[in-house]
Amino acid sequence: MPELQLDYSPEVAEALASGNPVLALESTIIAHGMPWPQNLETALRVETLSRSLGVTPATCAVIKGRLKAGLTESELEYLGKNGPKIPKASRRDLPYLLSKGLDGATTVAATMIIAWRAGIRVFATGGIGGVHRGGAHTMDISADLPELANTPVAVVSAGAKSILDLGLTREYLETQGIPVVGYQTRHFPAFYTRESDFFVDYQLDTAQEIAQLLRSKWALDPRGGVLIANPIPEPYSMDPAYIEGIIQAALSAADQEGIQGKGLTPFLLARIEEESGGKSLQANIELVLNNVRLGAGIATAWAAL
Ligand code: PSU
Ligand code: MN
Repeated sequence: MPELQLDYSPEVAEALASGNPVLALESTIIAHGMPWPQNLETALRVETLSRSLGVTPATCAVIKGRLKAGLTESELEYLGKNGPKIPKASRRDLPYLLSKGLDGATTVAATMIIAWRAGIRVFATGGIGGVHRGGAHTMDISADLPELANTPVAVVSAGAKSILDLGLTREYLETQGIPVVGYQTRHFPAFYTRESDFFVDYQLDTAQEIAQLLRSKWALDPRGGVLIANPIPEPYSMDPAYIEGIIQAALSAADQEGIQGKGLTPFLLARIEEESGGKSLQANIELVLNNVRLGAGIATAWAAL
């Protein structure tokens, strides 16, 4: 087999070698999900929070044709400053970026791949991709979903934004056998809101129980991930009617401008942020921090098993 083009940051290498907990983090959220400079500030806050909980952060990306499990501060700044100029990298983009020595901001799917190849089993992010509205016709289904079906990493998210069709997304998760666990909730959260019209498969109330579910799952079959849904903290949750109005406007704009393919999700995210005057950005930052808290707890419980 050819050599895997993977580098560990020194702290991640050390933590993995000593069996200490490590938490994977993604980089599309930095380059495409939030504006400068809040993207860098958030990336740094997330890493600091993780370390303060005794868990080594491994922000993942592709830098000059190398998969990275753990970035330096200057690499984080580089991704944040260059933002959308950095190619968004999902599973299908990795071979090209690696063979050409290029950079990429990794989506949930690509971050899961790096985490798994690096030996990291727990990953915290904001929201995952899913089946887009109209997906039954367009077949626009995020590569995050098949990745969850195949790659053994637990992903902590605040659910999925209702830019997606949450009903079809839930159906896809069920078909692919991906357990959806609600942390202290029965509801499938919709990113900005703690509830949607949909439910999780199972409610678990502690990080230990979630780690035990991971152990049972991977003992049964080493393939496939778990989606852990962690609702946005109440004080930051948004009014459902308000956010739905903004999402509708963003969807119409995307339709009028003919946006499709990998550009659609970043376009919708940017529109929502502009239209809500930064209110959604604060919600986004707070839910990511909240997911890192839970992810760190699960990583710690996993390392202790
Ligand atoms: N949804 C969000 N915030 C994000 C993303 C999705 O609320 O930052 C990003 C994640 O990196 C996710 C990717 O993996 O978009 C999904 O893109 P697509 O729908 O093109 O697969
Ligand atoms: Mn898509």
